Amino acid sequence: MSTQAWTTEAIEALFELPLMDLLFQAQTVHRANFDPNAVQLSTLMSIKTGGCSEDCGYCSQSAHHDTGLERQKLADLGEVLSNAQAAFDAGATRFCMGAAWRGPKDTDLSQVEAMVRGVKALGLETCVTLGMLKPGQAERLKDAGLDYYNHNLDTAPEYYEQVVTTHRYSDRLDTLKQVREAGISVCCGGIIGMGEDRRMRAGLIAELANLNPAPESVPVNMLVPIAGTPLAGLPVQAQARIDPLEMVRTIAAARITMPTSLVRLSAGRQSLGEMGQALCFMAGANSIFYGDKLLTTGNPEWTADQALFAKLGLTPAAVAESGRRCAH
Ligand code: SAM
Ligand code: DTB
Ligand code: SF4
Repeated sequence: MSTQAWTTEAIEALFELPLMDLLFQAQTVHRANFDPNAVQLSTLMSIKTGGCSEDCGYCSQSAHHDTGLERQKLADLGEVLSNAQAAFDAGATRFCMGAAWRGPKDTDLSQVEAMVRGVKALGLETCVTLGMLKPGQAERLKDAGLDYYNHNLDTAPEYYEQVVTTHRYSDRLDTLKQVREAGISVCCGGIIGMGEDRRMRAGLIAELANLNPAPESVPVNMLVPIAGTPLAGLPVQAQARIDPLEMVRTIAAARITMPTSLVRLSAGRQSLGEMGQALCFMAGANSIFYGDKLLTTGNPEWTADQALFAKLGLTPAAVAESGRRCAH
């Protein structure tokens, strides 16, 4: 359990380091805690798509934005299990099921429990992201065998209401607390490139690192601008398709402040290209979403990732069940 409280200032100072110094520090921490050439693979599936009551400014699935996305009701168990089997066969070790809900209704949860049981029986780690939980729901998921719950803080607390107005940062923290108390591992990260400044990026990393314990998995997403969402309409200079090197710095800051967490290079890999991704791995990313689709947007093809791993000498690996690996 981490006991050190990170200040936003200290993390901002990491961002300000010369890039080579930052990368060296991140690599040193990474190598002390993980096999530096092993990358864990998670595959995503959208089990309920679109029509969400929340107004998250980046999201294709919000009913508040006209993104032209086709809504889909909760998937059948059979479809979920065949996708999970395909992910397993392709080398994924974790299967993450995402639903566009403010939070699950108790009746929905029964169906998700069956999915969790079925996916776990295939030999995969299970993860779901269902929005905010009500008391008792995390325990039900735990009993069904859920390993991870994804619930992102997304940005710094002071910027959150510029991005979302239908729920609060404190609601997100409350769900994370329930997940932790139920004994489920936490997957929690955020998005960069939403018009926030560097101090806010440092503030997000501070929030994550200080959750105490830090999340076992930390997905770092670059905004995928989606036509029809408020954030896709940011002024060009703010959006600026955030400099890929800022993604590298954010990953390095996550690695240094959360030394034993899996840091996932998440949305935005298509726009980073091979060189950008290589730098992210160098900065300490040791997990990716694997499969040609994220939830509603594209992701590199399996074959493209296999080719990249071969070029970089990376090995797909189950990085221990706890998400941790001993130093060697
Ligand atoms: N409804 C649930 C929730 O909000 O927690 C689960 C699904 S939500 C789509 C999961 C996460 O995906 C968000 O918290 C956000 O970090 C990420 N995400 C969604 N749209 C994105 C986009 N356009 N670009 C980058 N990340 C995005
Ligand atoms: C996370 O942090 N990123 C994933 C997962 N958790 C659920 C989702 C990325 C979504 C990107 C936009 C889309 O495909 O809709
Ligand atoms: Fe709904 Fe989640 Fe999208 Fe927000 S991020 S609109 S809660 S699906």
